[in-house]
Amino acid sequence: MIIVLKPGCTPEQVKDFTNTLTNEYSIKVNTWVGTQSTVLGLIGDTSAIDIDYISAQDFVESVKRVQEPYKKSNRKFHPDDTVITLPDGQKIGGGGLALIAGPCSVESKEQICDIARRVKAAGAQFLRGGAFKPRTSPYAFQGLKAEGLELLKEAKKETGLPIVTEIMSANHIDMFLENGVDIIQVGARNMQNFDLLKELGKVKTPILLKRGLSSTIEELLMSAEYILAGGNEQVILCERGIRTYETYTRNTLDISAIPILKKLSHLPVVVDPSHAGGIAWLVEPLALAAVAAGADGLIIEVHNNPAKALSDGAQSLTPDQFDKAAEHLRAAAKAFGRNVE
Ligand SMILES: [Mn+2]
Repeated sequence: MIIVLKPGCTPEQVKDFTNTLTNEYSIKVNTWVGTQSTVLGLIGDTSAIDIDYISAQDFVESVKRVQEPYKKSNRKFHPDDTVITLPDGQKIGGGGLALIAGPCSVESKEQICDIARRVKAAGAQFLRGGAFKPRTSPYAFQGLKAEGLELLKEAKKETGLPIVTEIMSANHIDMFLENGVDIIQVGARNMQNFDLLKELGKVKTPILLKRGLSSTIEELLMSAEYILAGGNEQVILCERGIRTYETYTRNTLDISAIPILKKLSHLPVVVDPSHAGGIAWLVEPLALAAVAAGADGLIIEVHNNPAKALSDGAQSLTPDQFDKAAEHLRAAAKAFGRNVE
């Protein structure tokens, strides 16, 4: 961090400020006294220093970070890729292609078990399904809640597929763990629910963290930092489209976020082409683009009767469509040198 002090700053002010910084943080301060102004170079872990506090000092002209404010998710301090490995051996990261598939919402035992069987047969290694649904309208279907988790457990018992499902409140963490949820999803709308992120930092279950619809890449990494800083090192980042002026698609899939996240961070990156495009026929091309850009996995909505789905039917693939998409995605991943069968 570089701090430029205003001209006219007295040597006492510089000394007092430097002492305050070195006493409060484990850093060193290098001071350069120029003819016009004094520049301080802070060396060490500056991630805990509040840049606004520095700027608020009346003798400070400007302040600039030269290092990213996220540390635990930063590849600089952790050059090797993080690979999430579940107890049954399924992996996210490490050169393969993880396919997470299933309905937007869990609707009934028949529905979730039928879809689970079909996506497994198509090669998906994980089952997704929403039990707690964050809907834009309070009048829309809100999910089967606890019953939905029970039904996911049944589908897992039947197919062996690990479960990925979204949490909306820290009050539900125990319920998720008791029901054997394998990967807890934090949805786009909760990406900056910091109290929830802190609580998820205390569990050992992997967390799939979706990017907020208007969040920057750095904000996503700072949210991951909340979970990592709490002690849970198993975080999967998810690009799911951001809001732009384009209205043809539900969101705009930010393809560039994939290589950028892979460069800045060691965490695996999964892409959600379903919520990005919002239209079933767009899912496969967006997913193929994500594979080409280096995504470690895809989370795709599949419904056995999209026309009757209680949520997100328009963007859901039928099991037959998913069969084809999975085949094409595996072929593409192989062509890009990925480790898939
Ligand atoms: Mn959905």
